[in-house]
Amino acid sequence: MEMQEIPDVDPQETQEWLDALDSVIRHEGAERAQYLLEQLVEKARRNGAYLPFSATTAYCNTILAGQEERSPGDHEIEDRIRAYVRWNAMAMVVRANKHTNVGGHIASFASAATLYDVGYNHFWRAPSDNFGGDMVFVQGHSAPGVYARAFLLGRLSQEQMDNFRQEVDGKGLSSYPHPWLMPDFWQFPTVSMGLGPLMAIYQARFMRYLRDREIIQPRGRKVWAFMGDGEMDEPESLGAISLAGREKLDNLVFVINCNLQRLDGPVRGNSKIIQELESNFRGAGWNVIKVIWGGYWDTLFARDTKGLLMKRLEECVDGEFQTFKSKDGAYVRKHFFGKYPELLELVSTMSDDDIWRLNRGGHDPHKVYAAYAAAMKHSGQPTVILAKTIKGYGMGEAGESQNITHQQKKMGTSSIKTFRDRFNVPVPDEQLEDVPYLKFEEGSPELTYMRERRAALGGYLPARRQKAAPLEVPPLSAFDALLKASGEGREMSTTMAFVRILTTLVRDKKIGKFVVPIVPDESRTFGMEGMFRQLGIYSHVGQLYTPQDAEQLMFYKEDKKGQILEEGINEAGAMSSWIAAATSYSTHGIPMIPFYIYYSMFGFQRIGDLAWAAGDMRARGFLLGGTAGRTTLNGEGLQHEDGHSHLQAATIPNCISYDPTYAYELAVIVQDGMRRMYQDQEDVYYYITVMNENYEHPAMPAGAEASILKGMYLLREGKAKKGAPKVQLLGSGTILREVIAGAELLEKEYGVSADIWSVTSFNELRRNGLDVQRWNMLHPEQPPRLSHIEECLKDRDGPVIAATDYMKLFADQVRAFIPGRKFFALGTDGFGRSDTREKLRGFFEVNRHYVTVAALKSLADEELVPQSTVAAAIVKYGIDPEKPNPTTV
Ligand SMILES: Cc1ncc(C[n+]2csc(CCOP(=O)(O)OP(=O)(O)O)c2C)c(N)n1
Ligand SMILES: [Mg+2]
Repeated sequence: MEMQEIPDVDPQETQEWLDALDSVIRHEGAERAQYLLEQLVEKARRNGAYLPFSATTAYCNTILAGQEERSPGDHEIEDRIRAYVRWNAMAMVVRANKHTNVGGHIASFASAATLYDVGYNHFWRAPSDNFGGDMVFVQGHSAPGVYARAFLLGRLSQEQMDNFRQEVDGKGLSSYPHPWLMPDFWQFPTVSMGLGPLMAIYQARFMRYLRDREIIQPRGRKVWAFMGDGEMDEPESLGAISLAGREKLDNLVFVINCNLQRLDGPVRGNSKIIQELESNFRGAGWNVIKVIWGGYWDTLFARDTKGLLMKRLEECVDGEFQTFKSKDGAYVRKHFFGKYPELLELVSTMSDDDIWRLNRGGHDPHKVYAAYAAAMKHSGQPTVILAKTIKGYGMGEAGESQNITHQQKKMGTSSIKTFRDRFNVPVPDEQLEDVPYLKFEEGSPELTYMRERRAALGGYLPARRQKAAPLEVPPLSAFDALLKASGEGREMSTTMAFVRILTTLVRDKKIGKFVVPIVPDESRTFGMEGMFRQLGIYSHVGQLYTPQDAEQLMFYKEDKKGQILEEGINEAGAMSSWIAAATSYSTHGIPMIPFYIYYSMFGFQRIGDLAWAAGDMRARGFLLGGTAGRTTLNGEGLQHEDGHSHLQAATIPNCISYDPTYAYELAVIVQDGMRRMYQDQEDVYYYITVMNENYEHPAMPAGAEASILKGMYLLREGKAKKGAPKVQLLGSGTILREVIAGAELLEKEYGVSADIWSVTSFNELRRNGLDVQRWNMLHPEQPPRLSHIEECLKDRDGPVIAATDYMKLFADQVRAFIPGRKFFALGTDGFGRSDTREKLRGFFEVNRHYVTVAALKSLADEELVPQSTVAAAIVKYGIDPEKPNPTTV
């Protein structure tokens, strides 16, 4: 039964209990009252009462008026600073949209200004020589407010401000936080809703991991993450809060700006977003601090002895709260207080203006300060601050609390005038049209104050470290065993080769401890369970139980100093851990070397937006798409068999991707990746597919390293007699082996000489090809350059046939760089399905027979063999020409 449904059968008894409680609160404090209540509830439960946990508290501030820690700041100066920041944030958007249509947001920062200001003035510490600094995730579309403050501090010029959202000609400012575009300023890209909260949780956890492994010192650093209330509807926003609660990440603070609106309208018009979020977070083990009402309400609450005001606040839904703030004091008097005569009486001495001044918690710097101070001190839990604000605060008729406000990027002169008057900033009437930026003069108390506050907190924010001390990367010879032939009958998969590489790396004296293996509950799939014992699985509390397999050599070992991040079935979380590790060079000044290995189908396809953000963040690390290939992962069927992750990898400009076949290729690629990312500190990351098919691995051809890295090298020269027709066969991943078998058929059965090329990266070949093509276009009078693929094929005759375990488009992307001859791409378009590798390769038409037929057909089209030879081969290999196209079945 819900509380409201239980009738009060004895009001006098009720009152006695309430009075008793009142007296405890008054004489012994709230904490004692809480203790007594918990004892009572516990006792009742033990005696059989059904009292489920209620995760929500009353619709009032968590910190009572008398218990707020007071800000030591100069409030008048801070008010003026905030007014200038507000004005400049509005001005930069309005000015940018006077002559362009580049857009921008005013209303969101207008609601959040106080939340940021208090943080910058009093809480967020910049990195310095002996302190790593706090990490602040700024809400993406509140960026103008952050620029506005940086401008006041002289960190940004007026020219930059005027180039808000106009980046192409340089000296512009990004629409949203983008480390790629402003690499010394922004740390975390946040504007894709939901990614900020998720990544922040894993940054906090990774900070804890580094501390537990004694790689960084415990210094009380915090991760602060700002987000909108609408943003909380993204599954990513709430998806990892239980992890933060479970792991007691008290280095994490969420600030949710509850302005009750999102883009189109109310977030929870029919209920209350703050109450809903409170129960979600409390249920997940967080410390919840609600900052709902500003100081002007305190006296009213004090006089609300019967709890009627509280009742009225409880019964109002967010849709009404929004409407109130789009009207005026008279409306609020009539429609809010007017519901009960006692409440009208409560405000009878207040003017309409007084009523209008009753502020919301998120706009009251004292309440915000108190909440932040409490969050800083709280230990044993992450904290979420739920701050109630007004969207478009100060915009008046141009948008305050209006449904259209999110996209309001222009303001008429009269609205600008209202804004000026509301925040009392010195802009003369005749200049209003211009919306000039405001600055504090050199030597003014405000500028001095701003600088002093930041100096006391270690320096300016946001700020991003671009380089760390380089690592000493092991030479290729460290992987010597993999560069040699595996030996007659000694088969292995590239996944096994990868595990060997990883094992070598974690044992390396110089860099071993910086390696971070990450898996989402798939270690056994990849044969990595041996590492459990050797490296340990990270757990902040160690291992509190005897593992079931304790007797075994490779038991499941959890350890406070564990090196492996075993993320459970959580690709988004694992990717966020990878991002935290891959950006550690910047956020901690310590380059970490993450290897995240996962089912390739659940990579880019599943967490593509995080992979995009990782590119923006200049992440450095390795992603390993395991059990890759549409036909190589046999048996698992349609959902698991990946034939497109490489195409998705190609969409990320700084993601370097490879589809190697042999152990030595993998070793060369990983070693060079380490050199590029950790020695030379290039801002790239790697995606490498590894497979689970076992086969023998040859020795590395002498001098192949450079071409392996460029994406293609000659594996074997055609052997057929002089004058024989020639073909060039290209293959990658496991399908290279079908290509090799096809070459043998062509030579033995058709007298065709086939050169075999191992293509380690069609993606890199294309990038290089496009780059060269572009250069040639722009340098018409200079000798044309050749791309790597052109260089490889220029002296080699015959049509080109390329085959991979991915969609045809993957190999087809190099077609433009094979001019003047036949090019045929084989690939695995269509939905995967379960069967053996052999059957699947026949079905998808990528096996040796199809390689042979495609080669013969290309030769026939050039009249080098008769078409009848192709027809005969089709019959010979038992291929049904009327077989449906695999994409259609
Ligand atoms: C994944 C994603 N979907 C949609 C958007 C577009 N978008 C930007 S802001 C916004 C509304 C945000 O509302 P809220 O989180 O409440 O923030 P507020 O502006 O109210 O502070 C939307 C839909 C986006 N940036 N990312
Ligand atoms: Mg909102």
